[in-house]
Amino acid sequence: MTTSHAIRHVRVTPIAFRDPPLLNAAGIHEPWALRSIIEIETDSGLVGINESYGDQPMLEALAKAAPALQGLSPWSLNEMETRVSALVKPPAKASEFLGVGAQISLAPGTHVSKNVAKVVSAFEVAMMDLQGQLANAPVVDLLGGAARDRVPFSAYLFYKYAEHIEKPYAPDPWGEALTPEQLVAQARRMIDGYGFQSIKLKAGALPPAQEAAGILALAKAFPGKPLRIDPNANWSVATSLKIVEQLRGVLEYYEDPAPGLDGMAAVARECEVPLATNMVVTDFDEFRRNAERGCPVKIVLSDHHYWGGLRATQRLSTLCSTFGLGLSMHSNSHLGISLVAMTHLCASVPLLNYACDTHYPWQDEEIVEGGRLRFEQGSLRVPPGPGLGATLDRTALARLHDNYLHCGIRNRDDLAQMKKYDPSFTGIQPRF
Ligand code: GKR
Ligand code: MG
Repeated sequence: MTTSHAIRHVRVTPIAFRDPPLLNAAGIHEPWALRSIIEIETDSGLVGINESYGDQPMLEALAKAAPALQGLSPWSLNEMETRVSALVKPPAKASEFLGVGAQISLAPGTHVSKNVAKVVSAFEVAMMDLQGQLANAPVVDLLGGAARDRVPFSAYLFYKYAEHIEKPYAPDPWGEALTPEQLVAQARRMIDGYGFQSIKLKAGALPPAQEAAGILALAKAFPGKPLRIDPNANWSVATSLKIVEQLRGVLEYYEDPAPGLDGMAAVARECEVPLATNMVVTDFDEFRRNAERGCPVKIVLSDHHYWGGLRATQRLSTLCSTFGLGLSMHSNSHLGISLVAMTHLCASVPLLNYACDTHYPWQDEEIVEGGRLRFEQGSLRVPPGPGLGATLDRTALARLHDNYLHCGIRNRDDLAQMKKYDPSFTGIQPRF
């Protein structure tokens, strides 16, 4: 008798976990970040897992696409993509297409126009977890094998308040960070805890001169550590050029200073520091537009969650090599399944020129058995074991799902959250 490994069931569980009051161009993080946990089960009882976005439109897209997997082999990724594309259509109305508020471009993962790519990615990773279990091989081997044995990440600093305005739980241990001294203390704590070898500052929140002073303080406190600044397009071209001049000789790359490809191209014309983005090259069509302009953006910060998955990001890597561009990874608030998937991917990509972003230090929960993942000198090793090498902690899943049911948040909205602190805040960009 042969055992059938055909897919019989897809389960999507929305979860919510604590997220600190982190400031950004769109406003401020809400007390709870949303994710979805995807489980794909076969007739034979195997379960492949994954983590993705948890906002309402994404949950609806996942629910719409789930029946497409019924009866499919976990190896049939191309067929899965065809079926998902047929079921999940891009929204027809422009208003729907534009999504929620100003943060659509800041967090491309929340953009409904990317629903097909996001759902394909959500299913692909869980199916590859199944493939790995069937072949007794880690996902990195299914992606062609490891190009490196550990994946480097950077310290991702944020300006922040000490506590959420609603005080929904005890304040986080990081404290306030609004001055250069507080920022350096935050960096020290993060580097001591994780061993990161490079530093990224999320900017676009305070007046630019203060943020430049923050970078200069970091340069002094951590000589030799590569530094990046990311104002999420909240600076005009003139401001971007003024600030990069003040930071001469200090930056490894300059991430999304000014809005749109036009703004980035105008900055690139006058600036020697390479420009990086997770805002203007967010899919293959935008990659082509950047190439047609002579590549003003030199480093693409990919994210398998919205680029269409692990294999799509490998294709992106080939394109980046062809066009002489650099590649690294973008991040949003996430837990360990996303981090493990990213680690398999990044271990398999020969072209990975920079340490990847991760929000992981800002979270204090975990959804995988064994608890929080351990970094060694700022890097993660690919976990041993078949597939993703991660097992769902069902007690944690139940607790975080309960958070979701009670937190009252269904779509990320940093702008509305900031209005609670400052009713006059408009979120209009560029602000500076
Ligand atoms: O979490 O506030 C945030 C970030 O600003 C995030 O939304 C961005 O998508 O980390 C991201 C970035 O690098 O632009
Ligand atoms: Mg960015």
